[in-house]
Amino acid sequence: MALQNFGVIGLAVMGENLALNVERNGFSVAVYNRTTEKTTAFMENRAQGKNVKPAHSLEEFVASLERPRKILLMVKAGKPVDAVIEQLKPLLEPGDMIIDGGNSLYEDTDRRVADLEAAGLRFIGMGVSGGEEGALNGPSLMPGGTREAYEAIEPIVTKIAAQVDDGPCVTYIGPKGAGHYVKMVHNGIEYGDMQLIAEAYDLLKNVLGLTNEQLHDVFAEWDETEELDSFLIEITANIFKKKDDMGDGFLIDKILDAAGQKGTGRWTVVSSLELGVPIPTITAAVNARVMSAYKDERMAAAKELAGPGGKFDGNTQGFINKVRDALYCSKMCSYAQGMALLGTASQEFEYNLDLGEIARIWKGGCIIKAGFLNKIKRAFDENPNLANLLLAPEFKQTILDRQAAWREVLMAANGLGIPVPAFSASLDYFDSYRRERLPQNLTQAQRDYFGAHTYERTDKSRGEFFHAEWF
Ligand code: NBP
Repeated sequence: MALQNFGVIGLAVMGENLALNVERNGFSVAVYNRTTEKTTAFMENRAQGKNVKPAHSLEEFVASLERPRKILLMVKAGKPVDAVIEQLKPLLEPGDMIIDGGNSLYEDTDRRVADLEAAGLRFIGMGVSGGEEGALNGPSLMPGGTREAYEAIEPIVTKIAAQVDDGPCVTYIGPKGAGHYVKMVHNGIEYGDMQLIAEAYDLLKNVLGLTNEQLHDVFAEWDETEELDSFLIEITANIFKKKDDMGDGFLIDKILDAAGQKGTGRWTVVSSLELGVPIPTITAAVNARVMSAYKDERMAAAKELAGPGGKFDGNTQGFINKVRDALYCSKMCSYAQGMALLGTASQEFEYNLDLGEIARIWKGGCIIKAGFLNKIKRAFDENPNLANLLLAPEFKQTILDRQAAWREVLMAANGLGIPVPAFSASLDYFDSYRRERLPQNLTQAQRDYFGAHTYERTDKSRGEFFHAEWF
């Protein structure tokens, strides 16, 4: 009996599509799902006539795979992943490998890599981006964990990944939970991008009063620019065209303004705080979703707390261009923060990340794919030790050239009472990062005053601490 090349456990949205992608690329696949009806439905529909073999027990599934076995888990992150690993472990043999393609917390992946390696098995934690469409036609893949396991799956993952001008959107990210860490930060950056676009929309709609047709035109035009050409800008333009199929008008105006946040966005913020890396734009994006969810309270507060009101009375096209510049400058800050977090995590966790290569594998297949990632790749290729993306020559000059427009947009928003938390957090990041002196001399004085926490002095060496008698 011919054995299958690759196994997939979990036939929800992602598992089904990845299994079909692997099969389409010339590898035979075995599939298993806890609830057998899903396996049957898959085999009778999308997998019909394909080189896909269903299994109705894990024993049957494991026995149907060639060795070393390559098993992709696409089950819900958290306890289900541990549950499936525990069931699989006694069935596997040395050298077999499990690849967790879900959005697992990197610390869980660290633990699982160590646990499986100790048992003579191999484990890969692989971030998968691109949603349903990417999973089927070419995702961006971020595998980390046991190096030899990556080498064994490389011929498969390089085929199923999205393909861009400089290769497939996959690379070995690093040891332990490096792949899931990078996927987590990718998602944090995605939160930042989405919030920045939402703020641009708010300004164009509520400051300038643009219609959905006009908003479509603006975003479609921005998608043609070198700076903003990206998947998220493209789908934003498309969203403004969509008519409501349950009533009159456009769908966008009927969608409730309350967004959820789960898992990866929050984890990115937690990790940034733990590592001491400021990521205010991404944090503002997570908070903006949290605030949006307070819909009922906001509706009540809107009746009590009046803002400044008023109308914008400047040049409409001029303001649109300034919002575009503000969006681009803010986006640069957001990516600078995400990459700085990756740089610190790389050192702290010994991931040995190649930031240029990470920017490259995000160029296709994923939600943040954008032309702009070419510039990031170049910046890190030219200087792998770059302290901050904002210091890279092409980013530096652009932000300096456009900062006046960025500031004008924020002043207009503040004056009219339009919240722009991620635009503001980005400008604050830029202004804080570029300032030689911040007011934390006062913070240090207060800490020494009330708690004898000591301080360093500007006229003495770093690392020399002083305490004053304040009373
Ligand atoms: P879900 O996250 O909705 O998980 C459903 C799958 O998990 C089903 O196959 C279910 O089996 C299985 N499962 C559960 Br729940 N508990 C189990 C257990 N104790 N033992 C065995 N199987 C169990 O699926 P998804 O949306 O395809 O996502 C899979 C992973 O990929 C997640 O980690 C997700 O965060 C990540 N991801 C999703 C997307 C996306 O766009 N959806 C994108 C990128 C990454 P059942 O049928 O028997 O209930």
